[in-house]
Amino acid sequence: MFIVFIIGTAGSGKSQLTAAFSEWLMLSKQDVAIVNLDPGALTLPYRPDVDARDYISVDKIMEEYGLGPNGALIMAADLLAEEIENISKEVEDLKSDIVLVDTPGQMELFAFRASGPYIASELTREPKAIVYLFDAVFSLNPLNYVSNLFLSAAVYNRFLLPQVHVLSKCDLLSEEDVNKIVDWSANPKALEAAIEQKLEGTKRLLSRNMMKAIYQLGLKFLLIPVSAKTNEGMVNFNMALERILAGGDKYTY
Ligand SMILES: Nc1nc2c(ncn2[C@@H]2O[C@H](COP(=O)(O)OP(=O)(O)O)[C@@H](O)[C@H]2O)c(=O)[nH]1
Ligand SMILES: [Mg+2]
Repeated sequence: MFIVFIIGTAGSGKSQLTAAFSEWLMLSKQDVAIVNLDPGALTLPYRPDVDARDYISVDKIMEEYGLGPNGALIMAADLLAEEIENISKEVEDLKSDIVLVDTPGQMELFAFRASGPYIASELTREPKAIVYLFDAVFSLNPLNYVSNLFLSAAVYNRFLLPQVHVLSKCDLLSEEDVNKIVDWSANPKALEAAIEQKLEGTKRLLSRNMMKAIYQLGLKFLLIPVSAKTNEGMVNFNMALERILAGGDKYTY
């Protein structure tokens, strides 16, 4: 069994990618299961096999503790950690080859509280990876791209799990723009040139130095363009995951 956490900023396409990739895996005869870790999700584009909402009700928390929606979501994220043994058991019982874990809409609820990394480490003893989503439309601006680079480095620093980087919703950009961003991710010189060209003043200076700091750490963020709408890039995305998790083999033996 392999566990894959899908992480990214709010609206970056986590839930849609979970749905599209699970369908894609099913079509290629892989035994896949889905875990929804977002207690606040109203509707989901897939049917989860294990669901945080079976354990935690955000509405009840709001009522019981007199909290607004934000406070209740934070509390829900922490209460979920107390259920990890039961959730883990449910996941193990599925006996699937690959388990996709959709994480809370607001990334900080999972990545930047103590409960997230705890849940990630306690959710079974199986090998794990993280898929970090760069929203394509947002990332087209070099300033936004560098900010996202920093966020993904912060996520890596918190979980210390192998990480695959996806340029999500790539169907919304022209092929030329997609190639441009992928080039930034592969080639620091191309990113530096874009920063020089598109940004000025403090934004240029800070972005350049932030980018250099990331590359000095030796972290690599090669982006794989993927669309959950057209399924473009699914093959490459799947290959990257197989390489990390199964050493290039299929998840199923
Ligand atoms: N065109 C396009 N839209 C997408 C894609 N993935 C997600 N979206 C849209 O982006 C919005 C946010 O997606 P969602 O999966 O809910 O984001 P999440 O908050 O990260 O789970 C929704 O309106 C989706 O329909 C994609 O690959 N292509
Ligand atoms: Mg979602």
